[in-house]
Amino acid sequence: MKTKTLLLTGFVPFLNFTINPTEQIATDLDKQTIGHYNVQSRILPVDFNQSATQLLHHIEDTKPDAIICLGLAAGRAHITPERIAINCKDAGGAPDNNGVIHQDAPIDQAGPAAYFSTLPIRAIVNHLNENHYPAKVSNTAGTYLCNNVMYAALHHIATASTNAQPTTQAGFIHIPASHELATQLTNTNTPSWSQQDLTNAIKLCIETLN
Ligand code: PCA
Repeated sequence: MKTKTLLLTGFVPFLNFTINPTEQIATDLDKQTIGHYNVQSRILPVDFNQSATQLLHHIEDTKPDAIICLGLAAGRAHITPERIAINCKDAGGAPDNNGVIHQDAPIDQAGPAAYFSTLPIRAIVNHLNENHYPAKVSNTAGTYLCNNVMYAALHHIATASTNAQPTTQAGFIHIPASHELATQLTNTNTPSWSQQDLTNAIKLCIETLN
């Protein structure tokens, strides 16, 4: 079978997080062949004006058959594929890396209220759990940059431009903190995983893609 292309994105550090483990995962898996896919990794800024624009550029550039965007959700203990992205920017006062704060703002004025992930989120959770990695479906990607890029990718595919085929599977997976990050946080209750386990878990997610 022909090898397909997976666009895998991570984010740079943001807010008080000095490390973003998604950056390392994306870097480690770049150019690897996993399951049916050759991985093309890109790192996104945490920037309301730039993140989605750069992601759409990477989609045009790599012409992926599938897109997995990764984000850090410090405080979560599970790998959490997101079910839905909503048309809203409002991070409860949290600024992006440029100091931009949004409240009650649409991502796309003319866009629909929400998009469901088109990744096989139930199969991903089952495959992770079978391999003894804690995982569950999340019903909110929040209203910060992660939700923003997930919405942007799915809207781009739905309104099908030249290179994003309507068949492109796309969605978002949040991950817990790494041990390295957790040891730097003042909240000593933050659950954490080893960087190696985080990377292995994302490999398993990719394996579930058709
Ligand atoms: N997590 C943030 C943005 C960047 C990241 O890794 C989020 O959950 O929105």
